[in-house]
Amino acid sequence: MKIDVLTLFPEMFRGPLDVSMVQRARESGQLELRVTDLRNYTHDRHKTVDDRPFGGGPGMVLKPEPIFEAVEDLADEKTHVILMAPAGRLFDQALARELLQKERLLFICGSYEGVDERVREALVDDEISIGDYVLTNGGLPAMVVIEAVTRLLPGVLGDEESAVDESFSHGLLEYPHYTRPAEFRGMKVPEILLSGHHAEIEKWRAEQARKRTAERRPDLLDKRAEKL
Ligand code: JCQ
Repeated sequence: MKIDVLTLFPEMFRGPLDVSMVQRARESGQLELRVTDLRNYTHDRHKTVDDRPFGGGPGMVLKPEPIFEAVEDLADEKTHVILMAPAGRLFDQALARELLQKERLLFICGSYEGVDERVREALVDDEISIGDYVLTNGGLPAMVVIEAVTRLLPGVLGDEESAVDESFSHGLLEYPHYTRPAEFRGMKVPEILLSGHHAEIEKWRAEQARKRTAERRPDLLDKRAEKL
């Protein structure tokens, strides 16, 4: 998969996407990632990317010209252009799987009060939010989406790590995990896990996952019911 990022803060991307699983995916050629500074597509001495909103009001708005020039330069017909913005579709595992089907992604990381609406009208295929909170720019949200999609690319994760995705794909929270020692500071591992009765252990885990999900995230149970 090829992923482009268009941002005012390319330095933000250095750490997180240069380590661990994403780095491995890049080295193995599964992921081709290119981070581009939006200011490269300005033509004035001050590298102006924003301006005051027509109609007045606080804050600044990202100008259309540099974004249009950048997207026209970086994207092709196959590119799925995504605007990271609080008004977007809420990101979840199902949306990660949907994005996995695309050959090329381009993330526009918004900032300030927002981007000129003509960017949405003419360039953007999809608008994604990672949750209902205020951030200053779309860099971190883009990295969250990139990490979630990259780990789904075939061959990126080992078998063991992939198995963990299975359990979340069931739409429930994880059951409680324990490792050695069997007793730690007086706290004992549930007897059933030491019993060797595999069928009983599976039953206990399913029960625990359901109970925990009902208590903490009843919305996930509803979502799951819709699919069954
Ligand atoms: C916040 N989920 C995603 C901030 C404007 C497109 O315009 C803007 C984008 C941002 C960045 O925030 C996010 C976000 N929650 O992208 C202001």
